[in-house]
Amino acid sequence: MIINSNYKNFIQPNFTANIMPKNCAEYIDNKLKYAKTADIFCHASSDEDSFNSAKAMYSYLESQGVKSRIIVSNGKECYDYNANKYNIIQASEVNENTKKADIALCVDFSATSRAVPNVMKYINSYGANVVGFDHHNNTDKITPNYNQITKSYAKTQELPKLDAKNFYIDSSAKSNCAIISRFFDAIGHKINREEGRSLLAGMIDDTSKDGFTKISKLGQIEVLDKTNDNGNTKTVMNNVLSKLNVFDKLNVLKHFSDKTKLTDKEIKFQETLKERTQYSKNGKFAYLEIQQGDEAWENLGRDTVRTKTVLGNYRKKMLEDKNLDAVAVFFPTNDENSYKMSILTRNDYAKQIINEIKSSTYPNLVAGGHDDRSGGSIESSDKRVCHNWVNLFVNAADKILA
Ligand SMILES: [Mn+2]
Repeated sequence: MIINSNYKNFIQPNFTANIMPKNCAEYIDNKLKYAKTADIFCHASSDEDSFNSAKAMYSYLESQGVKSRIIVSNGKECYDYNANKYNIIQASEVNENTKKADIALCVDFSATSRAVPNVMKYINSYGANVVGFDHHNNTDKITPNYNQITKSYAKTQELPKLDAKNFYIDSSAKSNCAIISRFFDAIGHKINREEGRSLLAGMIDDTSKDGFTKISKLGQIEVLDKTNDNGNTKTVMNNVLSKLNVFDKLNVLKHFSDKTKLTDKEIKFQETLKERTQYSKNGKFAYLEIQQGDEAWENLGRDTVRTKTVLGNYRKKMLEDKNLDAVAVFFPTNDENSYKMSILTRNDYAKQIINEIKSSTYPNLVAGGHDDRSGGSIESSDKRVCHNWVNLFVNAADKILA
């Protein structure tokens, strides 16, 4: 893997980013337009932002006569997932023998660690023919040739003077779809309604996860005033909304309500979780251990958007109990060989528990996130191995929460 450690390319201008400098946009646009074919890559466990960025770019490139494919990792529950229409290939199907396109375009990721490993190998085979857009600030860059914008435009609103480079990263943006929207503005591409709906879907998902937007019962999208919103979320979102009619907007919103609405089966499952709960010896840590082959879990299709909601509800609900300091769920994922955990705690106990495991029993633990909520995983389908892994957390919780 090409991991760039040369920070001389780091440009950190003193302004607040949001408008994309024309030269940067045109540089990437030309690279794409002069290709005959393009592969558009989404990040691992592709979400709405990544997938819809890809769809909007797919549609734009099609209008420019560039034949594209979208390489996605799962993402089947994303807005307007249509394998034929968007020429979609699943990440698991990509290997060394897959025929390359003329250029690779990465959306919503710029770090090697955010790509599925076999896909990353494939991206590397494109050599210098990789361009991309991202709003994350990771250090293990796919390409050494990138612009990094971290601050906000100064009040002067003057466009930044940046060299044109293959990768454009604006970490003040709250979604990658916001960056794609600004890219279209910079090159003067007028989005069609389909592209607009895609961009809106990506923006809604990323910004609502971060608490920047809220959707009212009446379908009003409210961009909350956050004091530190350097990304001008409101402006870019209204810009896209202004290109859509009410049916377009409702179509996107309906997708999210359908996607998240629990079925009767899922509600029933939710109701069984309390009695399936186990506790650490000190009683401060509650956890749910869903083992490989669990019948109810299999019936629900394992980890879907909705079962994630169920488990999220469970963690929140359990932590309302004043006697508890931490709640975790352990569950098999859709990938046969992967077992996951998700933990929610008071204070910074999540961080403490993970650090305790890493320092005392299992230095190679894959887990992290925020101080009070984290995720982790182990690559195994072996019941006993997974159970022992669960016990690492139980024992650490006994120690930390004593
Ligand atoms: Mn994103």
